[in-house]
Amino acid sequence: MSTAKITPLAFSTTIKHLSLCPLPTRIHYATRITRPGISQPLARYPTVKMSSKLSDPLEVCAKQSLTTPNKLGDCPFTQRVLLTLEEKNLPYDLKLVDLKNKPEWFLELSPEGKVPLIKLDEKWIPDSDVITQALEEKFPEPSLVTPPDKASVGSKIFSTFIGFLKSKDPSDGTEQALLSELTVFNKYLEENGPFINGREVSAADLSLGPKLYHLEIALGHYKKWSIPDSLTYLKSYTETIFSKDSFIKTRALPEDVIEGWRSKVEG
Ligand SMILES: N[C@@H](CCC(=O)N[C@@H](CS)C(=O)NCC(=O)O)C(=O)O
Repeated sequence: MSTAKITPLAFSTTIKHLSLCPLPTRIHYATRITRPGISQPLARYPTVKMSSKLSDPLEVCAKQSLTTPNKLGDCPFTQRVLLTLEEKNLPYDLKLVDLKNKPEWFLELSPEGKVPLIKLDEKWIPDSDVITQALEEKFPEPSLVTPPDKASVGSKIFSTFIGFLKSKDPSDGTEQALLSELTVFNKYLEENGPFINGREVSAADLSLGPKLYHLEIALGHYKKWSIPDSLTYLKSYTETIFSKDSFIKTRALPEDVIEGWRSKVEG
């Protein structure tokens, strides 16, 4: 179980809604998770209090950095959930989970042992698809709904990225497949951008943005490959999402992204 201290520096570079109150009240250590039917302390875990419109911040389990203790890790699914919370201005407490050594309290909440996990209406919910949908229903303003006819735009990029990343045969077509998906997306943005839903950022961007971030870092590291400069609309889209304050605050360090993909690539 994690009892390590959270340093203000580590979190101030990752989280947008840190409150401006003095440090001792901003950082605290919860000693129990309260769930219906469970009254005993489950564990100590580090949390960070955010400034709040709601009286109670939402509790979110997120991946802890593999390289820097007590810092947010490299999970694009967690980043998607945090971006959604940021865009909706919802306060949250992060509970960082060491996925290499999953604590008992976490496995009780998440039998699958996966992050992200969020507590909504006293229930712990896994899976970024389900979580973002639930957040949209419970907190509809501001709306992040992507119109159904646009919801699948860019949705094949991540799987083709994984195919190319894992490929050991340079002529097996996986690079071409990725390039083709990126080119189609570039064209879409040229005609419909700057975001998937035109001028408004929406759920589809918050899902794709972290994946593009991982793609660039992982392929740069493992394949010495980068998105061609000719895909100007895609480049500008990535930069715009990267420069969104919330994304800067919730993305992982590049070395953590590389470390996160190491086992997938190196087997
Ligand atoms: N479909 C899930 C995927 C979540 C997922 O795979 N999370 C990874 C971290 S990025 C995880 O928790 N893996 C478990 C482990 O590493 O043991 C979602 O969208 O939330």
